[in-house]
Amino acid sequence: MNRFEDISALLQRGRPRELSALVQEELADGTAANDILIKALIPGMSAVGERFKKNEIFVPEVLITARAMNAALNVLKPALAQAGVEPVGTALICTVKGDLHDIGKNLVKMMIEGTGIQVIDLGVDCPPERVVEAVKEYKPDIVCLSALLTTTMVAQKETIDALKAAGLRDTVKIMVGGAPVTQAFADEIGADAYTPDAATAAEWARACFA
Ligand code: B1M
Repeated sequence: MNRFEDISALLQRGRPRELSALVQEELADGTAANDILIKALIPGMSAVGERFKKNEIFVPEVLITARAMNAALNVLKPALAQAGVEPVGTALICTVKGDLHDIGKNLVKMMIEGTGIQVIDLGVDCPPERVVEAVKEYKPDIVCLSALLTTTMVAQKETIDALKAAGLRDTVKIMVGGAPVTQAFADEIGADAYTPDAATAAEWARACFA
């Protein structure tokens, strides 16, 4: 087994300590953080998703894996981010109301931070009114809304509608994303952008300041 397969296997077995140590070792050996992410961690998470879908594993096992994934992402974070750069702007990010999935959101946050944008993270299950309050408080340039469930995509629309009602819609650019979200849905709900993955999300965010 190569190192990427070992990393993927430890992730799938939900071993945060051993996983973090191996990711650290791989970084120390000079492997790019992005390669570890794309070639080991994301495939590992996809394998977990497939087994979850087939009812081979259940929510507790997936939660354990998710914790391990977040531990590995924390090890990668400094390498994914650019150190010591003055923030070029501010973004707000959250997973919308009713939705507890945070791995993709955390990844998008890290990649955006890596472009020199300061990111304020409102966490998961974030109601529209909390986003409205945070836009008033932090005056961000960009609002990023993540949704992983077909049932919570509607909360992306509700959040945009709440910003409109508060007269704040035109003060920010809004990006939506998450596995079930599409460009057509983003257009329908009046978002400024849909991006399919964390790298494209970061590119779009950075381009807002070009
Ligand atoms: Co959940 N879950 N889950 N789950 N879970 C999915 C999403 C699901 C597809 C699994 C399946 O059936 N195959 C399914 C959704 C079906 C649907 O609606 N279409 C599902 C379900 C049904 C549920 C529950 C309802 C299960 C239950 O209780 N019966 C429940 C809902 C809880 C809730 O949110 N209210 C639930 C619970 C959970 C756990 C808590 C156990 C756990 C989450 C833990 C956590 O996040 N801390 C969990 C997990 C881990 C998953 C899977 C296995 C993995 C998700 C993940 O982290 N992927 C997932 C199956 C899968 O995706 N294969 C599944 C890795 C991550 C890097 O990818 O999040 O897609 P992703 O993010 C990507 C892109 O989407 C994009 O960039 C990221 C990286 O490139 N992106 C953005 C994400 N946000 C973005 C925002 C942007 C731009 C891009 O701009 C703002």
